[in-house]
Amino acid sequence: MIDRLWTNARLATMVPQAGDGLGLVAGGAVATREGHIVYAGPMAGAPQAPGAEVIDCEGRLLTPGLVDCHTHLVYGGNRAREFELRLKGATYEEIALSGGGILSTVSATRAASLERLTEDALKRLDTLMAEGITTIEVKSGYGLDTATESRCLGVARALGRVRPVRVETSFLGAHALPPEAAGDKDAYIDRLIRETLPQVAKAGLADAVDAFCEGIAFSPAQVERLFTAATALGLRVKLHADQLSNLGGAALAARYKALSADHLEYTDEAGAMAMAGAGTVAVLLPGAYYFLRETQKPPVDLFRKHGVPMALATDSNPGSSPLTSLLLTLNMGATLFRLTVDECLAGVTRNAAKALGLDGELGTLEAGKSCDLAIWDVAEPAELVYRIGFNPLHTRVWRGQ
Ligand code: DI6
Ligand code: FE
Repeated sequence: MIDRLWTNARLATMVPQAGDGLGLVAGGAVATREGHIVYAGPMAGAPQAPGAEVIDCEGRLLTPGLVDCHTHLVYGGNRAREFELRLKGATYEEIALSGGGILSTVSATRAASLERLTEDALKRLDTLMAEGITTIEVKSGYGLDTATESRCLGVARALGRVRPVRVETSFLGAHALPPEAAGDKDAYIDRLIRETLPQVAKAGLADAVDAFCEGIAFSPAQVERLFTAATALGLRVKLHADQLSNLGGAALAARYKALSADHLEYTDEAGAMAMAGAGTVAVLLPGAYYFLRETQKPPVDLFRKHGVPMALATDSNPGSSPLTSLLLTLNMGATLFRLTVDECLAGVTRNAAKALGLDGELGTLEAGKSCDLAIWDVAEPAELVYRIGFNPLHTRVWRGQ
């Protein structure tokens, strides 16, 4: 029994075929049963669907629902004032070192009520969902104590209960050093390993563990200790790597079979090769590159050369990427990083799913996958990448609904 059948669509299945990374099917149909795709392909081959609801897409483009695989959606306050300081010449690192930056958001987050955190995050989530996002990753990292980290991850989980969207959570306790740690990064990592991580894992609040490996954050040795503990608890890891300098973060992530290494502006060839060997996805975040006015671009040619899958995400956060548009991110990926249209679209579907370890479940239009769809009022896939500040979403479908 088929529940619903979309016909007369131009499919971008995102299953690569010879000469076409988008897996285009003209005159296509998608059939769903109990939330999963049972057929995606030419209309002529579609199964009989007596009693099913039939939806005529009138030639529109139909893609997998979009996946935003790197966000920091849950936080208190904002950093508009710090933005003004940067306009007057202060750098991101200077602001962080003087106690602003991430730590100012930590204070605002600790002070915010559960309701306020949820309401603010929902506004951002709704904006993203209006562009066809059906799966989103949400990190903690603005609590930096066990109670607040757990609260933020709980808010992230709750988002997935009050909206039709899949939420994947990452524990980012190693995002910055909180003031009460009094400068002792090693002791803070020890506490994460001893207390926060086990509690978060036990409560089922984290699907993965992330860290910020950087001079202003944590050293490779500190990240390795955390990753060893995460791995022992059965959690996959991912890493903010090589964003502001090259500390060998990409290779470190690969050694721990990370799902993804993210940012990567300063990654070198050895890092790219290590990622290729480990199947680690390169998550590129052009919003942060743009907003911090970074000039070093991630080594896209090296990722291509070594076959590292590339994803694109908003990095939605108050400090380095106050961005809630994945469509604009596509345009930035093409314009700033010179990704092709095929690479951009793979970056928010198939490869973004892989960055979350969900490539077996979503990210392409294939039988057996979750029936998460975006139907667009455009004729050409390139239009999704080309426009700036225009949302052509016609219908969003999550799990067949
Ligand atoms: N890198 C980033 O760009 C964000 N976090 C990170 O590890 C910035 C977070 C912030 O400035 O609030
Ligand atoms: Fe980030």
